[in-house]
Amino acid sequence: MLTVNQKTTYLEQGFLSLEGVIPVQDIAEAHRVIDDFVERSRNVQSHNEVYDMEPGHSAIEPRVRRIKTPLSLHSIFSKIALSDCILDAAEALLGNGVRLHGNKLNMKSAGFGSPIEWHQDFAFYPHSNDDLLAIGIALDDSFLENGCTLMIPGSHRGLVLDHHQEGVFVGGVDMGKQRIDLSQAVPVPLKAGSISIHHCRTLHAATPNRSAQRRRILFIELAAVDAFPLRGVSDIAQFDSLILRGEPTRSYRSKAMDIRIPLPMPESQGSIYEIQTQFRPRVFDEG
Ligand SMILES: O=C(O)CCC(=O)C(=O)O
Repeated sequence: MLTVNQKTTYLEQGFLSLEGVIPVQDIAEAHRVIDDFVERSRNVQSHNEVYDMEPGHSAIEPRVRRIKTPLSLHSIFSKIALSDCILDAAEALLGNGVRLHGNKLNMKSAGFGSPIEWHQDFAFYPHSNDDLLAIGIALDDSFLENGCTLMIPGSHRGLVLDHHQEGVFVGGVDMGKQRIDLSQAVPVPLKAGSISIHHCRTLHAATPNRSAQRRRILFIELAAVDAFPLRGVSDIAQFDSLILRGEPTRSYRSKAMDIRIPLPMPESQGSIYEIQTQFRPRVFDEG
C-alpha cells in the first residue's frame, strides 16, 4: 500500500519511486529469460512482433532494444509485473479499478542503448479520462550514465502537448518551441527491484547508454477501468479480459481535455523508437 506522502508526491510531481519491490530471485530469473530471448534474436533480421532491434543488429552481434509484450511471452514477466505490491499501488492511484493497457521491456545495452526523446504517453493513447499510469520495474540498477528515465516534475498538470510535426504524429515534443526549461528535468535512478510510477501526462525521456553497464526496465501501462480509448475498442471481450482489479463497465468517465489523436502515423511506425526517427530537433545523440 502507498503512504499518504507517496500519494501526495505522485499527485504533485506526476511520478514516484518505490524501493525494493521485486524479490532478487525473480530479477535473476528474468535475467536468464532475457538472455535466452537475446540469443534467439540472432535468427531474426529486423523488427517483428517480438523484438525491436537497435541499428546494427546482426546474428554475430545481436542488439535488441525492446522485447514487445513480454507479459504474453514468459510467465516470469507477468509474475513480476502483476504482483500484488504493484497492483495495490496502481489501484491506490487510479481509483476506479485497473486494466492492463500495454507492456514492454526496454533494454539499453552497455555502450549503445538508444535514447527516447521527450514525450507524454497520453499523446500515444488518448482516453476519455487521464487516469492512466506507467510503472517501470528496474531489472538492473538504472542511473544517469546508463540511461535512466528523466521526468519533468509537475508536467502532468499542464497541457497534453503537440507530438505532431508537419501534420504527422512523430511521438516527441519540441521542448524549445514549447518553452519548456530542460534544467527542470530530474533523473529517476532505480536500484534493480525498485519501481517508478509516472502519470500518463508526465513529460519524460531517457538518455542513451554510453556506460559499461546495461539497463533493462520492464514497463506496464495501466488504466482505470472507466477510461476508454478514444480510438475505440475493437474487441470488447478481449478488452474486458485485461481487467486486473475491479469490474467491467460500459460507462466511460470523461474529462474535458484538449488532446490530439495520434494520426496520421509516420511511415516508420511501430515502437516509439521507430516513430521518433522522424522527430526533429533531437535532444539526445542517436549514437
Ligand atoms: O526507457 C525509458 O526509460 C523510457 C521509456 C519510455 O518512455 C517509453 O518506452 O515510452
